[in-house]
Amino acid sequence: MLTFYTAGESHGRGIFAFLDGIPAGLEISKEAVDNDLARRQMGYGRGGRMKIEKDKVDVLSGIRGGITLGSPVLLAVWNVDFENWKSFMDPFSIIPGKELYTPRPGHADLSGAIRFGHKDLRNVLERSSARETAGRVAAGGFLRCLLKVLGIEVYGFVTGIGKARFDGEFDIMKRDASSVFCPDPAASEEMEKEIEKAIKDGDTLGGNFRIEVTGLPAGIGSSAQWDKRLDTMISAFMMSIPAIKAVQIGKGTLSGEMRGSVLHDEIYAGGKRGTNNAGGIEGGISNGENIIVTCTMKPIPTLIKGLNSIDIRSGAEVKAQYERSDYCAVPAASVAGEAMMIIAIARAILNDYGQANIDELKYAFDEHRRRSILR
Ligand code: EPS
Repeated sequence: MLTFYTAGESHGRGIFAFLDGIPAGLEISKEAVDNDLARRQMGYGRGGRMKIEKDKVDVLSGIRGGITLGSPVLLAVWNVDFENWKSFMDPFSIIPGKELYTPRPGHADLSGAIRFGHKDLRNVLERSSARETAGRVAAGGFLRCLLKVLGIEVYGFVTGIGKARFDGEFDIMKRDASSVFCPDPAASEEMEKEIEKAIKDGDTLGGNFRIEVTGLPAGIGSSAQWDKRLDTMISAFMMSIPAIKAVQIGKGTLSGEMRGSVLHDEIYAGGKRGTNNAGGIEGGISNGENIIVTCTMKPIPTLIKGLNSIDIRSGAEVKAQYERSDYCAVPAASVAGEAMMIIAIARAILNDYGQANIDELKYAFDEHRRRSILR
């Protein structure tokens, strides 16, 4: 079983990711992990914090000379901003000045304060910050190296921001040339305009991103038990990204409007399909087509013009407090989405074919791939 956890506060020392269950002998490219971390920091609509941070992975355990040891992996992404927050975030001795008492509607502030019994909302928001996704992306970058060895690639791109939409084909060069990670220049411009309008109005925006997986053979996941289904794993992993409100596989909600004769992907000689409306999963098992998942992100809850709220000390009605924040983080969320998809697919594969060594895993997986191809 692949174990994955993160730790760390937004303005604390750093964000950390813990991975256990990675086979030994896997070559890790630090450059590739740092590239994912850098992409997560980009995207039009980010706030001032991204000018402070220069995220890079620091590997604290589990690899030696660029090769995994088969032992637990601990990754750190240090917070440069910690220098400015030291006296407010020290583990043992803090000074007053950064307390928050007016919960932002849509944020974990209020529900977290009730859950953990905190009066100072900072004790909640420091962990519920989207900064935590840096740990996910570091872990995803690490496991991207594992999927690559097995012939599997994972891509994310933005398909909507506010009212602007994109529904075309993926192209990595065009995505990387876009300020909003959308592989279409005209749609990117529309998305930028949507963000500009929101910024001008002191507002925030959400949107959609799509994650595609290529090279995953049929037969991964299981229909035999609810928690072994590939769609169970993928949707839980994607839904766990902060601010995600919907996860759709293939045609998703449109499936409810389509007839069976139109929706279902007909099977031809050699198991070939003419369409991929199922998004690559049937009966909780991969069917050999690309995995296609679309996620919807809600607008960021930190608004310049604070929404109606209360002061949790007195219960008096006041406006929610503003904190420095982003206006739109859908492009960044698409990189977190890639990472969570990578971790979900790696976990599904390691559930079935987990081995102590990467060569043994590759051998077992290649055997599976051979068996999955119909003649
Ligand atoms: C966030 C608020 C902003 C974002 C942050 C998430 O940070 P700050 O409060 O320091 O300005 O920039 O995202 C990141 C720091 C990041 O690396 O993604 C929030 O409240 O969730």
